Amino acid sequence: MDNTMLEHQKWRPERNPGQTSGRKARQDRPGLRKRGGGWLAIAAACASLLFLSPASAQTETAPAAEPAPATTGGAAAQSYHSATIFTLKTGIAEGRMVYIGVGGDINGQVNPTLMVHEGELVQINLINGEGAEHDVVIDQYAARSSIVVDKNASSTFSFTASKVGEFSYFCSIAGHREAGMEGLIRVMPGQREAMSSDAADVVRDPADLPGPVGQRGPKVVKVDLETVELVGKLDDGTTYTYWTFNSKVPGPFVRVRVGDTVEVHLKNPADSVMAHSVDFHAATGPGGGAHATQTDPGDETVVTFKALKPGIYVYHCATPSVAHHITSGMYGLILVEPEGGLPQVDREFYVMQGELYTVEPFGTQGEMEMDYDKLISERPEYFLFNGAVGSLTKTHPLYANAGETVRIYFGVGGPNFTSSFHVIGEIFDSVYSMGSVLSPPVQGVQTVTVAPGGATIVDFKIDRGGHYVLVDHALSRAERGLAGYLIVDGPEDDDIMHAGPAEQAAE
Ligand SMILES: [Cu+2]
Repeated sequence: MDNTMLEHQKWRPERNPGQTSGRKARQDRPGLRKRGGGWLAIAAACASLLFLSPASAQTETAPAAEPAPATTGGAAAQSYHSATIFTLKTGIAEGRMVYIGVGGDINGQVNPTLMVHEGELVQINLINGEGAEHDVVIDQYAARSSIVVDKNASSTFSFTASKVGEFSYFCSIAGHREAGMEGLIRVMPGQREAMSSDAADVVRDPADLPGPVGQRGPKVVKVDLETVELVGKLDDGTTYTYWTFNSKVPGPFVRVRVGDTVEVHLKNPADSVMAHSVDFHAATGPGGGAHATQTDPGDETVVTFKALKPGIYVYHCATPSVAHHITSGMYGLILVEPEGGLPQVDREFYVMQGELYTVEPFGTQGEMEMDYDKLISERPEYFLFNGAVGSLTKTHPLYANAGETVRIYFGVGGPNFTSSFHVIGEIFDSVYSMGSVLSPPVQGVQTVTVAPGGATIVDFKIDRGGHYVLVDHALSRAERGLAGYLIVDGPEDDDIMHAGPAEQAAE
């Protein structure tokens, strides 16, 4: 069941299209377009992941595990992103002759709406599913397939979607259109993901961190940070001007040992708009280094500090308005290992949480602007792991194998919201509370409170294969972008959990 979970989200229909009416699309800026149900798609995805996750398997697992193909109207949750190749199979649904989508975002949908963009080459494959004669015709493009005569016969045709609008496709065999063989092709203006195709992937892969420092004495460690301002992909079709350390959110994971001397070189490229700096919470001294590192565009500064206390610490930009710099992505973690290091684990991950305060409501397409009023009144639109919506679900999930021990270094850049960090379906074996590695870890913890400008380390052994979900258990935030997957390959041990009564596992 776990393996199908990700698939479900791709073609799960919108459940509550009416909810979009409560969110106003901004019409006053050209080029801004409200994504139809975009945020709902995420909400639906989150809902499905939450309710299909092993953690909630005790409630209604059976119907959720294999939802029936959608037979109601409404666009697929993420059909906006569907490929320009569509496969339709003829068939019968609810007593009518229909086309049924095959594969991709339209899989299983009856007479699916085909979403394409202006100028795209569209290819439609037609498969005969029951043996009567059929074809597909789109009058507005003078495009049609040849007739498929026998069961399993197929045909392919293509055309350029040069005209914007919503058009019918249908079967031209006498009576078939009336009998139900009709759907819509929606040709949207502008190029597909034109903005995000230019936009950089700013997501720091959660597996991107250096290994343990090992057995060595204290030394000088040089850290190179570059304050890069760049337009990055916040969501599909949505961009934001990020301010970063080294072009990713969070910045690089810095790893030293207690007693090391850390020499930080902060370089601000000449094409930056803003001055930037860095404050290391692992440092002792004025501004954590921020006083020495206020750096104008085109300049470079250096600050050196001694790593006196082991622990997991946040670093962040500390140039006014500091909240603006942090929300835009300027935060990261530094681990100061104790003498001898931390207990060894099989896999380590690096995840940070932050919020974005955009003028436009969550889910709007286009280029987002920072809203200073929302920032200072703490009204975020987005909650994010590693900088973007879908960062740890669609593009960079965490992967592990059953039986392995996993460690997550989890920090909150914020700037404002405390996280209630939780992994659905898991229990943390050890938590280095408040990021302290000098105190013994707390054992057996469900949810960890992590303050802005704070961090923690959680260790756990994965006993059972399946999908686990990283969340802030303030779960409304999952509706605004905050979720991640830990995908665990390996046996789904029925002794540990199984659907149904206990006796089923006895043999
Ligand atoms: Cu900055």
